[in-house]
Amino acid sequence: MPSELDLRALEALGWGPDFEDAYQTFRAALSPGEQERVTPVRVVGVQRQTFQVRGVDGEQEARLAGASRHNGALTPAIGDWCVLETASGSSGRLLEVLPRRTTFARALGGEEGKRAGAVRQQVIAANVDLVLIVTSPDLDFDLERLERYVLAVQHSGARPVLVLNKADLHAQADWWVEQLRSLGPGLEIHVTSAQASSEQDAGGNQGEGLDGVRALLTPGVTLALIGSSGVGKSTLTNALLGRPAAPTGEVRASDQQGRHTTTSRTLYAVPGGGLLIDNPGLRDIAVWDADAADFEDLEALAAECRFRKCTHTTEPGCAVQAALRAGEVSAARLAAFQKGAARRGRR
Ligand SMILES: Nc1nc2c(ncn2[C@@H]2O[C@H](COP(=O)(O)OP(=O)(O)OP(=O)(O)O)[C@@H](O)[C@H]2O)c(=O)[nH]1
Ligand SMILES: [Mg+2]
Ligand SMILES: [Zn+2]
Repeated sequence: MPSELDLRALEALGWGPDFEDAYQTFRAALSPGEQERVTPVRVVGVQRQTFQVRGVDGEQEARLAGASRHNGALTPAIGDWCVLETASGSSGRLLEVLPRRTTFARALGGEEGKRAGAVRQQVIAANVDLVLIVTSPDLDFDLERLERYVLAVQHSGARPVLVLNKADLHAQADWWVEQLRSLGPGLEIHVTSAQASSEQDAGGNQGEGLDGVRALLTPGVTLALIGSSGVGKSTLTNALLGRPAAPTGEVRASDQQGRHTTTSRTLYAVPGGGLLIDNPGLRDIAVWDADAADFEDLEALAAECRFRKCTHTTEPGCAVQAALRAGEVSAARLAAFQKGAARRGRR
């Protein structure tokens, strides 16, 4: 059992009774020697093969245990709670991912999906309580896309919160806020200007609206930032942390698009409580949502089509049409799939 002090340190990182139960169950199945060597840690950084993890003993690097003792063991994502085994003289090994409280994932499409093989879903962040969907009052603003994000966040088990950043770009934020309100009556909306000193804003408007976001960061709460590249997720992160921890980058003048400055996911502990995950900008990739999940079989078939851009109508070598002819797929379901695909294709 962790000591009272250790427990409090873990709780500050988002630990709770559900994780404690799962951890104790896993630990009880280990040999007495192994039991001595394991501790719970949270994944705070993900590189290709290594994971930055944090527990009561601070931060360290860890790798996945080689021959996984569990079939279908999960790959840890940022925010996951894992069982870490430390042995003297070697780096830590992650033995297990504890069951997630929430899972925010996206569907992998196109080339990325093909590279990932059978894995059609990528977990963006785990055990997140609140997801800040960040947009800005410029070319990024797209209500349909924002609505898909809201649905995807709700689907994950987390609560979506909308943030209109770069409010300093316009004297009147009201019109944009009205638009955001149309996404749903119960949605919390924050209007912020995260940039510490902006040339456009000589009026000392810096840090506007940040207190409202800060109020969401109560001890143990995990908040993740999502949105297009360039909307100011890392700038917001730095403003909330009170230090320039995350690199930020200029947006292209021509189309106001960001340059994908943030390339990996990091979980930060916020002074005063709460945890914050800064994510890379979401590219034009379908967020894992109910639509996509419902058509998993058809998506798998579509991946077999001869042409990558197959419309599943008259193309030779179309696996979807073949399944239709074989009676494995109904015409109605195919029509619904194609309607969804057209919608998803616009992202
Ligand atoms: N005017 C204005 N500019 C901002 C504001 N917040 C961020 N910016 C600027 O927007 C640009 C992009 O900011 P980032 O924080 O790097 O954006 P990001 O969302 O993290 O982008 P990626 O990491 O590429 O996904 C930078 O030049 C910021 O200075 C704001 O409130 N107002
Ligand atoms: Mg960034
Ligand atoms: Zn086809």
